Amino acid sequence: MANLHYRSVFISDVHLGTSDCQIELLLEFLGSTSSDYLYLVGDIFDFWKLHHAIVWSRVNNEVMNLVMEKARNGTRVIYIPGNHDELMRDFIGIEFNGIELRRETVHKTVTGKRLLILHGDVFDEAVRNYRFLETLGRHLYQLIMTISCNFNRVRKRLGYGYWSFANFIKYRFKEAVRFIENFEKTAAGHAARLGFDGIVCGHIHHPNNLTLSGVKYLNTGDWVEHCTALTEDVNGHLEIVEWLKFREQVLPPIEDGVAARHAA
Ligand SMILES: [Mn+2]
Repeated sequence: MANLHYRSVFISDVHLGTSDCQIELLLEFLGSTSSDYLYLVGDIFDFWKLHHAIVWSRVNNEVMNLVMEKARNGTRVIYIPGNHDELMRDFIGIEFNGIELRRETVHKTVTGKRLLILHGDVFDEAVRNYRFLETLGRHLYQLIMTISCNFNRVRKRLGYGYWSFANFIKYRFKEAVRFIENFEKTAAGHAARLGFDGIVCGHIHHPNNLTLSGVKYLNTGDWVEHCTALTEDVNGHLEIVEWLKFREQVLPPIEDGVAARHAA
């Protein structure tokens, strides 16, 4: 397997324990890369969903073993719990199997830039309307579409016109875009006020690398949909790696199991 070495790797929003998690791809990414620092920027586990139906496979254990092996072999592993794995916040300040738990931390790049690292749910209060958007997932969308279909059938029978669900979604989509922009502005503003050169966070499942309020805004993305990581190379260059695109350059063609899963 290829081995790409980075100075730092940052990942978040893995949601281990749910069927949404792209665990095989994460295992592949972690197995193909090494780094001096590995930051786990929250929502690594999903305890919210664990008590419904636990989705735990051998691959999940492999990922956890691999992370601990990295820690044993000299990678500094720092875990910053998020809101879906906030149970782990009870262990902040301690270290287990070489993994340090922190509420937030500061990373200094090789070029001396100081980056504040936190999960990002702390900005939820500042950014309203988030709960609604978070629950408006794919499943809910399907449900509403079904209801909308029946609703319009009844309306037609009663002689009323068609009510457009698409317009409703378009309106909500605009709201989602505004939410992301507000989140990014809030996070960057926070880092700028505290005198940092940038901020690294996750939480909103929207990878990005921007300059805002004179600082770097870096969002690691997620391993549910985007399969992204933030990387710092040995020269201090920061970049979002989209594993699905990047893997084609460094690995043999995608395996059946992974491909089938991704196509689903
Ligand atoms: Mn979160």
